[in-house]
This record gives sequence, structure tokens and C-alpha cells, in this order.
Amino acid sequence: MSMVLRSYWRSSCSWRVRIALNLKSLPHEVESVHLVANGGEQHSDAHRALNPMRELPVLTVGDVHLAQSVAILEYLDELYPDPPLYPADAVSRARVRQMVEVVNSGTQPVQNLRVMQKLGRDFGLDRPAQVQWSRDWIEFGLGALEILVQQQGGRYCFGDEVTAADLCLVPQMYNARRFDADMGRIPGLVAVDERLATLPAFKAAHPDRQPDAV
Ligand SMILES: N[C@@H](CCC(=O)N[C@@H](CS)C(=O)NCC(=O)O)C(=O)O
Repeated sequence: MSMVLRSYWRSSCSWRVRIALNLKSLPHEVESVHLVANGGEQHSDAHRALNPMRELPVLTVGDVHLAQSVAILEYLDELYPDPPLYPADAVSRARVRQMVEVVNSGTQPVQNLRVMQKLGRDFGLDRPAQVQWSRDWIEFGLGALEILVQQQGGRYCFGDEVTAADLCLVPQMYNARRFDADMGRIPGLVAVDERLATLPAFKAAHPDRQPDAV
């Protein structure tokens, strides 16, 4: 079945799905949706018809359009279980999902593009203040993830196998650096991120390797 990923090189949520597609060796095309140019192509009627949240990613499989990166990860994992993104036992799965949600619902949404744009447009925050907002929330979220990884991590976020938590970590670490977060407070995450960066599936998903990279 042909797959098309609507993605933007710097979209952290698209990046999660790019890693999953690479890990599972699933052939796909990438269609770029520019989040900034032309007022943001995610606001176009065509994109809103695919995802009313006006967000990336959207994965099209045949005539099915899927949004929400974590839902997409779980969909791919159910259809293509090798290699698995979640551990086999229920407690471990819940622990990985907890880490995923620290990033997915606890960190990324508060520093999303439209949040920063609204802080500038409606609340008068200049760019440095917007960056500080994002940095503070990233440090808060990744600070919590650091504790979980210190407790449950091994080579990667959860134990010694790559899981969905790692797919969420890597793009969020990139944003942490972009917003000049204090990486000295999260040594465990820095170490895991460095290990993940050596894996081919993660290398190929990096923003700089995307066709629409600037
Ligand atoms: N929970 C959603 C979040 C998606 C999301 O926020 N995507 C960002 C890029 S990483 C986006 O498209 N933002 C558009 C905007 O803020 O206007 C997911 O995991 O897919």
C-alpha cells in the first residue's frame, strides 16, 4: 500500500513518524507542507480537510488519512510490528506511554508554532520572550523525562531497546537546543540522544536530511 507523509523538515511530530517509517523499512513519499510560508500551508482548505487541527504530520495510506503522530506510531506498530515500538508487557507499555505523553501532551503543545505566534500577536511578547516561554516549558518537560529515564532507562529511554519514547525524545532535544535550553540539567537524556543519533533510521529522519530543509 503506498504511503505519503505530509511533513515539514523542522516539524518535531513529523520527525517522530519519519523515524518509525525508517525503523520499519516502510517505503513512502514525503510531501512538504510549509508551516511558515504563505501564512502557513497547514491552514489551507486542502490540509484542513485532512486534519482539522491544522497540524503535521498526516500519513496517507491508500485513501486513508491519519493524523496525530502518536496515533500514527501505534497504527504502524500494529500493522508492522517488527521492530516493535512498545514493549510486550502491560506495565512496561504504560511506562513507555507515560514518557511519550510527557513530550507529546506535556511539552511540545505549549511550545508549538501557533502558541508562539499567539503570544506575539495577542499578548505582545517579543521574540526573545517567546523563546524564553518555549525554553522554560521544554526545561520543565524534559526535566521530568530525565527523572523517568534515570529510573527506567538503559541504553535508551526505556531499557535497552528503542521504543516510541525515543522517537519523541530526539525531536524534542533538537527543539531544546534550538531554544537554548540548559542541557546540563538533563545528562541522562543527552547520553540517550547521542546514542540514538548514531542509528541509521534516526540519521535519515533528521531535519537536515529532508528534501525541504533550508
Ligand atoms: N499532537 C499532535 C501535534 C501536532 C503538531 O503540533 N504539529 C506541529 C508541527 S510539530 C504543527 O503542525 N504546528 C502547526 C502550527 O502550530 O500552526 C501530533 O502529535 O501530531
